[in-house]
Amino acid sequence: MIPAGFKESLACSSDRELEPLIDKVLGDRPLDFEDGLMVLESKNLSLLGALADHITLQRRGERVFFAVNRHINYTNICDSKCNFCAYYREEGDIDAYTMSLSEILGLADEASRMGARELHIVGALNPSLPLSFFEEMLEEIHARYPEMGIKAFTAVEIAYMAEREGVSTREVLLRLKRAGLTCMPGGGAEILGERVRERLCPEKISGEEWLSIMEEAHSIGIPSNATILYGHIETYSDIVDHLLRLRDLQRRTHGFQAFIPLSFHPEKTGLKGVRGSTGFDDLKIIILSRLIFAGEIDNIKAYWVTLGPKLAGIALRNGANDLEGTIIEERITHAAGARTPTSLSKEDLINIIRDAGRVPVERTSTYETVKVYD
Ligand code: V47
Repeated sequence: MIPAGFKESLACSSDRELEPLIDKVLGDRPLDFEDGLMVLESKNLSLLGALADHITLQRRGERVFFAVNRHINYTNICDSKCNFCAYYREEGDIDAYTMSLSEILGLADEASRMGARELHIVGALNPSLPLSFFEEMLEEIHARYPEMGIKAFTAVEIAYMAEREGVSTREVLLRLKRAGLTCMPGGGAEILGERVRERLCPEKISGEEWLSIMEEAHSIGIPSNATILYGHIETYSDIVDHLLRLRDLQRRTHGFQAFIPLSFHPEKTGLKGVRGSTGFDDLKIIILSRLIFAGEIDNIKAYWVTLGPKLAGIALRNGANDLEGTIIEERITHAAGARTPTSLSKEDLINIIRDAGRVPVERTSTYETVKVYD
């Protein structure tokens, strides 16, 4: 239902150029490539933000999700050496590390005692870790904390495990699912288009391979998220193309639970002369994501680690309906100079959501409600 006078009030912030786009969005018609470019080129953030918020309320209501969770980065030793990454190390570097299974279980235990319902486990492409290490990790966590959702391993890690083990990516996914994997995070997507990917991460799987592993995961009942890494060398066309490719896959599988825009942090990375995004860019990407995914990918995350908690709160009135989680220990973006906190408490997240006038809902990894804080 479009509230009476809504369209007229949008038109008051006057932008004749955007009128066909507003009609399309309010008429439930999907945006195309040109529409996406128009959103990114527009400076009318208040109008577009109101439109995105309207769609969010219509599709998802007043509730905003968060998870009590812990991120665990089990190793930083990586064969991929992506130019945008400040987190990876080489074997033998003084600050290279690989956690033992007992260290990982210690962190899981701490999280469980804090009431966490989700572990987010990702690492790097470390040649010394066999598939059996990951299977044992999942089995042990699942046996000890059956209520804990395990969101683990990007499509890039799955491809690497398959290559090292000499088996198909489908077999890796099936074995990890059997061992206790709940869902997969959306990392490693970066920008799916090859031109940018060749400069950002030439050693990484292609955008097509990333999509195909996600399709495989969805087809065997492993839901996942999707991300975009923006604010570096990409163009507006690369961003819109990325979102449309994800939407195409979602139409086939319905397996993406959430989309997370990640703003690039340049410090200590191999991308020289890149400044990163502005707050204006950050909100525009949140808005664009909601307008393009509308009812197709349900949840848009305002990732407070890259946005900062203040802008993340504002994003909750501009198309986002999820704040990620407590995290406890963020390493990847902080290695690249993020000045944001590495952890927020459950109370912090609840306050940010309430301050935006929305209803905080603690969720599981697969978006079941744990508790509504109304
Ligand atoms: O894949 C790497 C990005 C991702 C930098 O699925 C950087 O729920 C900014 O994917 N500046 C990992 N970003 C984080 C991630 C994620 C986070 C929260 C929730 C979920 C989810 C997924 O971080 C990497 C890469 O795209 N990244 N380096 C950097 N310098």
